[in-house]
Amino acid sequence: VVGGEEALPTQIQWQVAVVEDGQIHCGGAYLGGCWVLTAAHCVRPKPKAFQIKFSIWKKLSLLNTTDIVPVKNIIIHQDYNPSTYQNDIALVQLKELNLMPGCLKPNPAVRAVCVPWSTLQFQPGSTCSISGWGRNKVGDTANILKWANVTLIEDCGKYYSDRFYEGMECAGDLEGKVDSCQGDSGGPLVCTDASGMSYVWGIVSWGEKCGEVGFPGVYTKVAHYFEWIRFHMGWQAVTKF
Ligand code: 4AZ
Repeated sequence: VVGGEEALPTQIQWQVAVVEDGQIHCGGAYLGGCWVLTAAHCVRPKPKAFQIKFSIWKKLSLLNTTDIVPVKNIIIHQDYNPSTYQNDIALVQLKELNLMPGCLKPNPAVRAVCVPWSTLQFQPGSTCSISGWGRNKVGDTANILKWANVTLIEDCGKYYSDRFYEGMECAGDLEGKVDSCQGDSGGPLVCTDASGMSYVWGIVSWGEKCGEVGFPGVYTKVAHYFEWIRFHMGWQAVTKF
């Protein structure tokens, strides 16, 4: 994250780390139950190569192996296009261990974030927040989870013309000082409504540069994928019986 500030230890309760071969590779958002949402470009269809780490605040706590959950299945959007970043969305299904029904032990530091339904709207200009361990302005990654406020931006085609597709959302900062960056990918852009409900409005996906005027961050627009998410989460639930 460029700009913003360090999070408090249990501030961003839905933030997870996607761990690949023992390293934090990306962020993700906990949807509850056995489900994590991340970017398609963060994963491969190889569940054994990945783990999900919960309630991580300092990266060094990776060495402490509690709250690391194995992965059962990785569902990458069927129309994900790695060269255009279209449909950059994936669901990670956690492995339900015998001793851990529901995949996760009860943990007051972990909370699910809501999936926005298709017709939910947050207006351009809304303030939402991003979080991650990715690069800062100098290019260093963070040891302590960072977060920042960004503004939803209308009509991103004017910044990225034909590279901006339906199913993408833009957010940033008018002064270009705040942005997601490399390493934040897969992490959530969260918007909170007037009643205090928080929704994973976006998934950190791509952008030209980080934190520069005229180059907002591009996010997968989660509401656009509501039916896809429901289909895959619902299907898995149904096949258990
Ligand atoms: C990246 O390389 C990346 N400024 C992620 C987000 C942004 C740029 C690059 C948005 O993963």
